Amino acid sequence: MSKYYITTPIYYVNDVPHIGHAYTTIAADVLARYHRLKGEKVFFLTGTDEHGQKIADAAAKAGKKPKDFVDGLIPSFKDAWKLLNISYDHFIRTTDDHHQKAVLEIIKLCEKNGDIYLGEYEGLYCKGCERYYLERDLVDGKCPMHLTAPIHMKEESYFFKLGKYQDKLLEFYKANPGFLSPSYRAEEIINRVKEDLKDLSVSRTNLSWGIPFPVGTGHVTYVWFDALTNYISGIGWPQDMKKFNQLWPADCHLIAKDISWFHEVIWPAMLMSAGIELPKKVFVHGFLTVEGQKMSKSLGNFITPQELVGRFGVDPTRYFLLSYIPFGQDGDFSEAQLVTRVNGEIADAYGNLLSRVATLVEKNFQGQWPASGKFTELENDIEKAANELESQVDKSLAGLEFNKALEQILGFLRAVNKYMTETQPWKITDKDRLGTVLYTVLEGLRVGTNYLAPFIPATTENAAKQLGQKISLEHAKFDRDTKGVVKKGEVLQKKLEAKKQDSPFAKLNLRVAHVVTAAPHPDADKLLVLKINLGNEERTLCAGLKAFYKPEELVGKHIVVVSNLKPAKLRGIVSQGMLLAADKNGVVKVLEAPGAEPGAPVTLPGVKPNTQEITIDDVMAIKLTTRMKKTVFDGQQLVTPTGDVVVDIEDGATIR
Ligand code: ME8
Repeated sequence: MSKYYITTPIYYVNDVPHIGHAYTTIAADVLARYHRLKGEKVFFLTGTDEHGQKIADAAAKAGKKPKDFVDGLIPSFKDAWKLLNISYDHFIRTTDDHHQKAVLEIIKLCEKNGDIYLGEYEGLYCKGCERYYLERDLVDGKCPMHLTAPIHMKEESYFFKLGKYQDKLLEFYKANPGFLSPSYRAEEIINRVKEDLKDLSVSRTNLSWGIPFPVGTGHVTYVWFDALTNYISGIGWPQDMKKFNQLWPADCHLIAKDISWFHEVIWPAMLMSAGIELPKKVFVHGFLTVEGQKMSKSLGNFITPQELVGRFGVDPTRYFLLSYIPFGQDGDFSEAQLVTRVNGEIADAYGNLLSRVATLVEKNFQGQWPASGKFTELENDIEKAANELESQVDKSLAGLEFNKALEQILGFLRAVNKYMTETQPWKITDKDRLGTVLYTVLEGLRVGTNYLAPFIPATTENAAKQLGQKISLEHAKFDRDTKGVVKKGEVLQKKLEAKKQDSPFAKLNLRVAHVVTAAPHPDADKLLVLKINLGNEERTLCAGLKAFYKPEELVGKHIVVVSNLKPAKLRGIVSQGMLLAADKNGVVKVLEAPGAEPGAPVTLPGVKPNTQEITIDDVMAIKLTTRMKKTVFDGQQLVTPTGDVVVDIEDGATIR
């Protein structure tokens, strides 16, 4: 029996998962399910990355011990994966005992091979990435991923002789062209390895939240050396070598482009040093963006899987994420597209076809699958198209072209729809001919259901039940003697409705801003001039708050601003946006979003922020008010991705 071992990154547990994490995990799940349905021995590993500076900082901020902090977040990952029907075989945590032992073991093997030495490191460290950057890799002095300035660090450190593996890595890439996937991303890595491969600092002394480094004393293991090892510790290495040998090398490590260097350069070099075979493939997919912006925890604009599933359901979410965006490329998340595709494809082309044929089979054959009878050219064409799916989908999924595989399956289902429209079974009086037509549609649906099963497991389970069949891809061909009982059941996919964007609120683009400085306007009695940080940009605002706040009282607050307001000059200073404050009986208080990151969107559930510029009249026409120290529009409460917008004022205040 052939085997298939697939992994996702182990995600940082500094916060709850968002749809970027779900994207990789759903893709891995589709591959795992596909290979399982083909009868292969599959192992699907996911988990969490729990050590390092970033987690230690998040725990400190939450006032918790790191282990208690990460323990508290694990359910949010496991629940999200359960909700999304993720069929992982093992959930690894880097705080697991067996994993920690494996990390010590791999370091010892590298040391034995002469690849670990003591030195000193001085450089610029980004905590978000948990890595050092060279000056030349920064953009405007900031980390290109997190848009924050790295900190200067100097420490005694153990090093891994990464540089020693430069030629070996280049030889390996050449001999294994499928390793760096997709191929159009390979060149960048190859060039960077060719250019310069510096030794890697793999221990830290100014951090205690990690696995003690097994060489010397007082060091903890660099979080990436720890994390990457999960791919072998998660399948038993080194204590259960029988299991390990059955599954290793991994068939595919699935990741996004933010962490390709670690997986395509550092990880293979570690394995070479430890004398362990290398994985077959690292597949790097693109980023999901929301409103054209990278979605990230640090930018605070993330959508959680729970939000999407709550609005659209599990299978529409799974289906859309993989059908809409070519997997290797970046793509913007669009609700309108989700609704269109799910309605046209799952509800109509698939669900409606099943419902129509099931009605006819129940009416004319008491629910029994009719005999296939005599095929004409029309039936032969459907049979041929069904039989072509196997090689088409195999090839698409081998290249992780999920959208292409779905196009092929949908193309086939559309052909079956067309066949049904053309043959018009509701008009056929000859029972044998009617049987042949209905058989062909049923069998087409059976084949289509099997191929859709990895993508939309619950929907296809429902369809298989109605068709009286079991899902499997071990026998994927179109048969002429399938038997069973058809029983019409619950609609496969209800039509989804897009949220209306006609609310006046939809004109706004509200964002959280951190007040950096505040000072009186030099030429206006009532105005204060604020410098604010919107996550990835700084702006100047003028606000009529001088009578209500001392400048220093505003500094450090996380306020709410209308970020798409046309800039206006106020007594010589250009105000780029407007802050929102509540006003009641002469008391004026600014709106605050204390827990949210600068730049985070402030929205009403289901209403997308506008990207067009608006005027002050547009803003004035929108009636926001307060209720129980929260802010509301039309009875609905304003939210950020991490909580509510609050204002310490009486109910019924006017906000502007
Ligand atoms: O990097 N679009 O963890 P992480 C698509 N712990 N995918 C996204 C995404 C987005 N906007 N945002 C995140 C780490 N991802 C390390 C990994 S592995 C040994 C250690 C997905 O929580 C994508 O798979 O930052 C990306 O590579 C991963 O989450 C990063 O997750």
